[in-house]
Amino acid sequence: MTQIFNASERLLRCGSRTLSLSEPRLMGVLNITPDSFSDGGLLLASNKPDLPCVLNTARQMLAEGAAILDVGGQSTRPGAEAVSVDDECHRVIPVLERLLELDTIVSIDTCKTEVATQAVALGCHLVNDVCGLRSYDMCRLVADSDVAVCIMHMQGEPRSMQNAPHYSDVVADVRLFLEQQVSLCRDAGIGNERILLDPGFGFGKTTEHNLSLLRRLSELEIDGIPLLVGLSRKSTIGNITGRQVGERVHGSVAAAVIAVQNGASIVRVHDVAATADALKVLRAVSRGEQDETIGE
Ligand code: HH2
Repeated sequence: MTQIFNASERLLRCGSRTLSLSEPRLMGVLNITPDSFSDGGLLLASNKPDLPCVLNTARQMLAEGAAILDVGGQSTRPGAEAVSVDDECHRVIPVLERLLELDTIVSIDTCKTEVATQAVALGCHLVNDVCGLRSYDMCRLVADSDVAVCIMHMQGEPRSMQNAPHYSDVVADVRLFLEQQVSLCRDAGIGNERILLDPGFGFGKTTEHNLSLLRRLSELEIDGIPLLVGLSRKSTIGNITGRQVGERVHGSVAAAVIAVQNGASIVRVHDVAATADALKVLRAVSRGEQDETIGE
């Protein structure tokens, strides 16, 4: 088994906070949307964030082991409604203000530089950009601040990305894109200690593409930059198990464990407690194996 829990202290610098990645971390998903594919409508009432409910969910995720809370105000699923900058801000800004009072790392999940700018000004620690820093302004925003950024690969754009996605070799193509974005970051002055890379499961990818990426995840390692993986409850899990969105927890947990075994440092999940338990088992097995090696 590859060394998953290591003594070497790898750190992610994210604004006023630092996250140790010496063991795998969980990012809890909080979608303040009416139409997210799995938790749409749970945290939004009459197009306003249901703050007591958001805070309860956030506190529960932290108690269950999440190290990062990822807040999104627009669904990325194909066919999701377009949301204006103002509407997205009305959804996420009140939530971010409250979450930033908690002892955790707060991430804003957006492609819109205007939304990210307001979030960073509030003190948000991480910009989760599913558009992969393709916007010059988003790149400048990150470069001119001290926040971390998650650069995700997506083929096409959310509305049409699942219409016959095509690659010559999905792993090589995704790697090439991520390498280009890392080099862009280097030119812009964003150090590797502020970057996370994400293959973008389900973003312009078939189930087979997603399985290849998961199987060969270690090939996406670039300059030691940590990998973030989000497969939680996605249609790939549904296609494999035949389960509806609400019933995909077991499949999602299995995918998270495989992702960590294959090199992921952070997993983005809806079901924090279940994933945390599974990673504890993996940790116990992996630690035992390391102890045996040390004892030889
Ligand atoms: N997946 C989703 C949204 N943001 N960010 C990263 N870095 N990686 C992902 O895989 C990822 C992401 C889609 O999941 P979800 O937020 O649950 O759904 P929706 O986009 O419908 O709100």
